[in-house]
Amino acid sequence: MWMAVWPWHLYVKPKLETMKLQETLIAEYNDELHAAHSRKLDALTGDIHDLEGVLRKLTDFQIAIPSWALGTGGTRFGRFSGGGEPVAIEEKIEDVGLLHALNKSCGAISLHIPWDIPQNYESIKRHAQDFGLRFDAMNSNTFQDQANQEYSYKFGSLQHVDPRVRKQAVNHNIEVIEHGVALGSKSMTVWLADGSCFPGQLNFRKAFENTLESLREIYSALPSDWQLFVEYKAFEPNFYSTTMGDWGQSFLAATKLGPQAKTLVDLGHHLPNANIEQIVSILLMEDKLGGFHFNDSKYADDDLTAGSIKPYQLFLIFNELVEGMDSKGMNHATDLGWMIDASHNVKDPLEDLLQSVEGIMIAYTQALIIDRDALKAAQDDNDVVRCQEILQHAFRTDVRPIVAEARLRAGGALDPLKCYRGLEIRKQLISNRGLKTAVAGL
Ligand SMILES: [Mn+2]
Repeated sequence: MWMAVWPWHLYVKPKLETMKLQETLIAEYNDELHAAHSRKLDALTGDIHDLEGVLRKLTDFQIAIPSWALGTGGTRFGRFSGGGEPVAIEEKIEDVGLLHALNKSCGAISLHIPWDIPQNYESIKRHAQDFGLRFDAMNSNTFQDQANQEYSYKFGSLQHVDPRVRKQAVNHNIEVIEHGVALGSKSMTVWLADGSCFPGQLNFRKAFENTLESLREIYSALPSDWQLFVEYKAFEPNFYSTTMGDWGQSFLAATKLGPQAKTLVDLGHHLPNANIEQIVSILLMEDKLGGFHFNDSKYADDDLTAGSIKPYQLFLIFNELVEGMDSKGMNHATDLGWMIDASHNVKDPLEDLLQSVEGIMIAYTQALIIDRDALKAAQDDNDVVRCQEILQHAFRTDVRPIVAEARLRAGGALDPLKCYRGLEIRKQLISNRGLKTAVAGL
C-alpha cells in the first residue's frame, strides 16, 4: 500500500504552500481510485437529469463543524479520551481545515463561548482563511456554570425567577454576539437547558414569558444582518419540562421576536417518531426555518453519526428541504445554516465527522435527483403507489459516485476516509499534540 509522510513541518504553521502540498497528496490517492470511480459514475450518468446542476449544488453545499465535535465526547458515565485532540481554538480550526481539505464540504466552523474565546480576532480570522474556513453560527452557553460566575444556572438562565440571573445570561449572549461580529459570523444559536425536573417546580407561563423577555433583549443587540436561531429540545437535562421544548414553542418565540429570529431544528431533539420532515416543511413555508443540526439517534438525543441509523428519514427531510427551498427560490447553500451537532464517544472524531458529512451529502443528492414533476403529478392524481415509488427510486439509487465526483472537482479526495487513514493523520496529530488531550467543555 502506498504511504505518505505528512508534511508536518509545514502544517503546524499553515501557509498557502501547505494547502497546495496537501492537495498533491490527495491527488496521488485519487489517481489510484480514478478508474473505478469513472466506471461507476458513467453507469449513473444517463439516468440523472441535469447531473452538472446537481454537481454544482453539491460543490456549493457546506456543512459547518462545531468546535466541540472535534474531541471525544462522553456520557454522564464516563469519557474515554482519544489522542491528539485540539485544545486551542487554532488547533480546532486546523482540524476542520483537515476535514475541508479532504471533502471540500466543511468550509465553516461554529464556535462556542466561553470554550473558544478568541484572544486575537485578526490572527484567528487569518488562520481560518488559510484553511478556507468561515465562521458559522456562534453558540452561547447558559447550561452550565463557569468559574467566577456570580449567579448559578442550576434553576435556569433566561427563564430564571431571579431577574439578576436572567440579566447575567442576557449579557453573556450579547457578549457572544460581539465575539461573533469581530470574527465575521452572521448568526447565533441559543440553546437553553431551561425547564423543570418535577411537576409544580415551575410556572410554565411565567417561565416562557421570562425567556421571551430575555430573548427580546438579546434580539435587540443583534446587528441588522444577523439571525438569531432558537433551538428546541424535548427533554434533558431537565426531565419534566423544557421551556423551549418543541418546534411550536420555538416558532412562537421566533415569531414574537421578529424577522431576524428563526427556529433551529436539531434532529436529535424530538420525541420518538416525530415527523421531522413535516416540521421542516411548515417552518420553511412560514420563513421561520433558520438552520439545522445534523446527527442521528435510535432512542433520544444520541448524537450519533448522521445517516447511521435512519438514513431514509434523513432523505425525507432533505426532500422537504429541497422542495420547500426551491418553491421559495432559496439558495440551498447559503439561505439556511447547516451544521453537524454530534458526539463521538467510541470513534476518532475526525473519522466520524467525515462519515457524517458523507451521510448528509448522500441524502442531499438523493433529494436532488427526485423527479419533482412526476411526484407532483402523482400527488395530484392521488396515486399513492407512484408517489412512494418515485421517492424510493431516488433513495435506492447509489449516488456515492456523484458525491465523490463533486469532491474530486473541488480538489478533495475521492475517498476522504481512506485518504485520512492512509496519510495517518491521527498518528501525526498525536505526535504533535500528545496522547492525552481534552477538548474544553467536554
Ligand atoms: Mn444542537
